[in-house]
Amino acid sequence: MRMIKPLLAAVAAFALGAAVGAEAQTLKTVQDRGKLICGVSQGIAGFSIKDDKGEWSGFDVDFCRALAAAIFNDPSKVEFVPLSASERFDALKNKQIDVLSRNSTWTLGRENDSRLVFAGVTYYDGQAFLVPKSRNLTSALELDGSKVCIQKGTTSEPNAADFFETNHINYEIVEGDKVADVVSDYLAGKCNALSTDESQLFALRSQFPKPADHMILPDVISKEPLGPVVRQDDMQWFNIVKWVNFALLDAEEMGVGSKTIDDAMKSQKPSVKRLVGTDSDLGKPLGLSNAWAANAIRAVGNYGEMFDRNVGAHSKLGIPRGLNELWDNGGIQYAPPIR
Ligand SMILES: N[C@@H](CCC(=O)N[C@@H](CS)C(=O)NCC(=O)O)C(=O)O
Repeated sequence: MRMIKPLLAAVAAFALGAAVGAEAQTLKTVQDRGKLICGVSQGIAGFSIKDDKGEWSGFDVDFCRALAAAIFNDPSKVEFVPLSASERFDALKNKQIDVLSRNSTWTLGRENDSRLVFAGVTYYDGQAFLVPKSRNLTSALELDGSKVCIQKGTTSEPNAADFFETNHINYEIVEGDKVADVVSDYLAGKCNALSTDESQLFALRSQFPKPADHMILPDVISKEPLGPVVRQDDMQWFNIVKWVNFALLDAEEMGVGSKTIDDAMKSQKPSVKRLVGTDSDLGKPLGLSNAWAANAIRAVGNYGEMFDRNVGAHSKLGIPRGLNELWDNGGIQYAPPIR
């Protein structure tokens, strides 16, 4: 009996702890504050970058705007906090931000170590190498003896080490704290290759003085599923972030977008009615209005529009949809149904 009491006390304490954790009210905090605080990069064109007027744009930025629209029916109710690779996860753990939407790769180690959880994959990516064309290389297997510029605190560094060691290639890493350091080191010739996720190579190169002098080698050496991250202690918030991503994907699949959203509100199609909330109560349990998805779609368009405008065919970056095509169009983007 004497053993049972402390055991019961421990179980009760654990249950209480779990309950307190489960009650973490990120949505309420965001609503009371009147704006969402979203962690983004310090400047990756097409993904998250601030212009001269202080206006943020990009794919990761638009995801935050979609979230703000789902919560407030106003995509402008969001503040962006630029974070380096090394700062980003602490900023989320310390509650400096509500969500991280910054080209971050979903890995087991990050969920194990950080009390953080990835809410999905907004962009399937992989790591590659950017080199001066003057090196006349055709494959990453020819990088022997290279100095490779990489940003600290990224998956890019251990991935590169794995690749070079597995292939018995001599290399030296030139580490930069910030993305600006990595770029300036590369352009100054302190290294003769730059490695990160392929999408970011497209983005960085687009801002070089002479982009055409640099090429991305065809080898993709890793899987980099990029997506938004939240804290593990708030299932409601996790579900909101996760389902906003799914709603944008489902909208594309159903042909609902920023230009057709008003027609969609009048649609008699059961799946469209559920998505836009004209015949469903699916928003309320999330703590949102039933028009949550319609508001997000009206603000940023569906997934395809968000992709094209920022990084795809109709953007400066011109990245092919590739793996990020919907599953019914040859890609692997597949969202569970809204029902
Ligand atoms: N997806 C990788 C790499 C992400 C990353 O931080 N890449 C650099 C590319 S140089 C970047 O975006 N830096 C932007 C910044 O620090 O603001 C990860 O999650 O570790």
